[in-house]
Amino acid sequence: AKEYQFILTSRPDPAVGLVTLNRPKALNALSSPLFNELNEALADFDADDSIGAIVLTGSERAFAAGADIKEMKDKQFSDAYKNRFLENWSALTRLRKPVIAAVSGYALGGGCELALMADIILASPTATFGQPEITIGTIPGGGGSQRLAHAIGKSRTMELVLTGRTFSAQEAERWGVVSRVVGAGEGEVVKEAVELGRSIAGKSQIAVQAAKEAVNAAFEQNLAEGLRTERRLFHMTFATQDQKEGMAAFAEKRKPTFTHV
Ligand code: CO8
Repeated sequence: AKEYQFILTSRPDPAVGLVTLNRPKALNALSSPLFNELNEALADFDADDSIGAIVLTGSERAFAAGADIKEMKDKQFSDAYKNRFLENWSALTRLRKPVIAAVSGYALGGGCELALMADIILASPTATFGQPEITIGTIPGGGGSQRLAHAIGKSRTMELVLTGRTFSAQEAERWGVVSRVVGAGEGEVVKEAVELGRSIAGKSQIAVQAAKEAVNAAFEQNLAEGLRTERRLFHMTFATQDQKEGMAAFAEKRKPTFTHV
């Protein structure tokens, strides 16, 4: 495994890659160097055929308390614009493998946006989400205003983004921002996320990637286009051995062995 300064990588299961944000003194504030490391680790897992799902987490106290305010505070418009500040921070949304965010503690600003970029979010009861940028004279820059609006509607998003108030794990679950809140035990949310990753990794990787692409089409395309995308991807699966194996195994009352081809 590579040595990183601001993240840790491991494989809690042979088929699941885990990235842990590790800048404890700054509550995992997202700096450019941290993001460069994160993108590199995610790309490595994405390219590894033996990995079927990726889990992204922080610490018990903070998933991430936002973009690094100290790094940003003196930034000029010309520099931000010309150098496309934050543009490569959304690389994770272009991965093929599913990404599960396991959120404990603060997920604020860019931290909330980072979680929203994942495919699935699991939260521990301590998770605190929010887009507090308005309280420091700016606005969300990593997709918060858009992804939250898609997830929870206009009125709630406006209230959150215009006041900066945080929302709890329970609210996030009620509103459908997270798929579920797990038990309170230490490390529970990561354990559950890895278990979920293991379950996904046991499926055909091609089918999983096609399914992810189809669901994402619902957020990127209109209904007619999305339905067409889904139908084409569905038809495509009939060109794979995994579909033949999956359906043969069902007919023969046995477990399928997927080879990801
Ligand atoms: N940036 C830099 N340092 C931070 C950040 C941050 N976002 N958050 C916390 N820290 C540092 C603190 O400065 C402190 O450092 P030090 O010990 O050197 O003073 C240390 O972490 C511990 O923090 P606190 O002492 O403040 O801990 P508390 O428990 O008192 O408070 C809070 C915790 C409530 C989380 C508080 O730290 C806080 O409000 N943090 C800032 C939250 C925020 O405003 N986040 C939004 C930032 S703007 C943003 O994210 C823009 C998004 C850009 C797009 C990103 C795309 C992915």
